[in-house]
Amino acid sequence: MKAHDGLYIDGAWRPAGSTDVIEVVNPADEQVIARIPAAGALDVDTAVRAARAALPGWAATPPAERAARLAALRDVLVARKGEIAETVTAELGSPPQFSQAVHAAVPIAVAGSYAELAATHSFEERVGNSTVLQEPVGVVAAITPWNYPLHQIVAKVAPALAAGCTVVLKPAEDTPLTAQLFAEAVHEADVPAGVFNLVTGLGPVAGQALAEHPGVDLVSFTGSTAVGRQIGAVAGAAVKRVALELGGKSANVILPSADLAKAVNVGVANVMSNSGQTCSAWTRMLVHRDRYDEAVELARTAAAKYADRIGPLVNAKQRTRVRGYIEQGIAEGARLVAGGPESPREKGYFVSPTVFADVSPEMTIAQEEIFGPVLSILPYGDEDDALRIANGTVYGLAGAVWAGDEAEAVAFARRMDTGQVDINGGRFNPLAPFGGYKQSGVGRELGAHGLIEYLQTKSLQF
Ligand code: TXE
Repeated sequence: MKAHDGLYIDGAWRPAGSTDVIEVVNPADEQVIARIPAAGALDVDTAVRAARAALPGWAATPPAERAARLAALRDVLVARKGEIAETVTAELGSPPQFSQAVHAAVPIAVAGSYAELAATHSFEERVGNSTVLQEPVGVVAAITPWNYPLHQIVAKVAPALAAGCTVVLKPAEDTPLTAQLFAEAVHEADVPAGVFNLVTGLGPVAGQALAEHPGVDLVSFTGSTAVGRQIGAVAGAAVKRVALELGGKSANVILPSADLAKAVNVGVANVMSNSGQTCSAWTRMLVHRDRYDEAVELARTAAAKYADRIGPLVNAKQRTRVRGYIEQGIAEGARLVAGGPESPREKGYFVSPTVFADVSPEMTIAQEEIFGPVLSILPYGDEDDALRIANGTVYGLAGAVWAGDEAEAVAFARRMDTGQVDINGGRFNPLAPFGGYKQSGVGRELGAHGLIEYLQTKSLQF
């Protein structure tokens, strides 16, 4: 796999000061596919300085010109779509068709949406005797995970650039090649030097140095709740802005009037897609007691269809973690109806599509984020019971509601403590804000709400 042996700083690929290296592994066959630099604190400092130096010029660039650069970026991503999909497949292991349809296509849509928003957003308005200005926050540290390598990058970098901020990106160590490809695309789109910088490296080294750097004005982080807490504490102590997109344990609530077969099939597909490595995945399926047995059978059949199609988990650590949860589910008395903890293949970090029935709300597998292809099916008595279970975790990122009547599903969704709900299946909307209630995070990504995260307001009275 093609890889750069430097860091993209101030408009060029430069050798890292640190001699540490990250080995990039294909999780489908455990082969090393590339070696890339692991930046140290000094490299991070160089990148932040470049971003600071570029800030005044980019912040003063008219929004229409920033929009033009983002449109050019979108066009480069479109032109290189096949390469993006191949790179994600190589370092994340996702099936090629999914890489094309989701890993490449979704960030292209998001980049396009910010090209439009940069052009149309009103950065200045008159309110009574005041003019209210929306100005860029400054230098942004973007720290991203590996589960949707390009989407997670674009969901931060595109709105930051649209707002007039400059960026230092520290992508996940498991998927840095997609980040390198993104840096090439930014370069091809003629974004001025220093506006976007890439430091590949380890979380506790490069990531931590970046989050702590006094030259950073806003840290936007997506990843585990544990690291999110640390970053929140660092940002709080320095009184710098922070956006956190953390874990989830989303409920898929199937009301009695729903088309059960459709709701279960789409629900299983949602959990198995990307091998379950999706923060918004509907990992808890809530079914009325009267239709519970039927739903479990439908889910068992649906899960079996994924056995040959599912990709691996990203690395050995995640596989161990997911297997541990499956074993814990069995130990706590849930009924295993599909899959299990055994590895289905000799090579690669695969886990079988797994379904648990007779899961009660307090079990570990119904409370904690597993981040693998594991579905828990929980029975409920009436709507209030369903709502209590749906809202009964520390998370609140996403969810789904199914009913015969759309209005009935919407009424239920309004009572859920969660940031995004799909009604009768839903459909991805790059303009719909995404982010957490409760411990799922702080702040929103996508659409106008995602743009506002990177702006600060000033009012002038005259
Ligand atoms: O996450 P980490 P991991 C959840 C999911 C998964 C678990 C662990 O439950 O099982 O987290 O995944 C960087 N200072 N999600 O270990 O460590 C790291 O380099 C600064 C949910 O991969 O949080 C990477 O770039 N940065 C999720 C990013 O943080 C640090 C997506 C995420 O890695 C750092 C991924 C530090 N001290 C995992 N330590 C979602 N919300 O979508 C690590 N990093």
